[in-house]
Amino acid sequence: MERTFVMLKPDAVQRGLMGQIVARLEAKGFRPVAMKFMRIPRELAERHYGEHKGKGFFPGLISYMTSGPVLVMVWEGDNIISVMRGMMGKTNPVEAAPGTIRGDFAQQTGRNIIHGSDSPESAKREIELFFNDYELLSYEACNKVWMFEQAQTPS
Ligand code: D4T
Repeated sequence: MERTFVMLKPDAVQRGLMGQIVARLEAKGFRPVAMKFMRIPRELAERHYGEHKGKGFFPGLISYMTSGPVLVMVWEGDNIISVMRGMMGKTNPVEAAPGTIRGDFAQQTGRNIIHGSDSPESAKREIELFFNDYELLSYEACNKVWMFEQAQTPS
């Protein structure tokens, strides 16, 4: 089972969208592994978005990401990294399809409400950046036989 890092950005929190977004992931059958409500220190935001350092939008991106609390999470599921990117929609909400999170709830790239890892390498790096090992919880999902063909069906 694959894991991904998901962040509900300060605008998702301020606009009261956390519950609706978490509900979509739960309804899909993805499983929460960790959640933390936090204000990101500038240094952590700069590390998280390190690949964009030097670009014109970087200062605005850092001030947006540090402007208020965010909900950082780790979720688990079958091919969750790419499926989650699909559920989020394109980075620019103008191009994000209706039915996606950004397509339904956002209008501009600089206020696109959600982040999700774009590769297994990014997921590992981002999970380690925001969580300690002991914060990642393992537990038995009671619905797994109804979610996964490989799990044994009750007789
Ligand atoms: P994140 O990382 O937030 O999930 O976004 P994406 O993975 O979908 O997109 P990205 O890395 O290209 O951009 C990171 C972040 O920067 C903001 N941004 C991006 C911006 O404000 N202006 C821009 O022109 C671009 C390209 C939005 C997301």
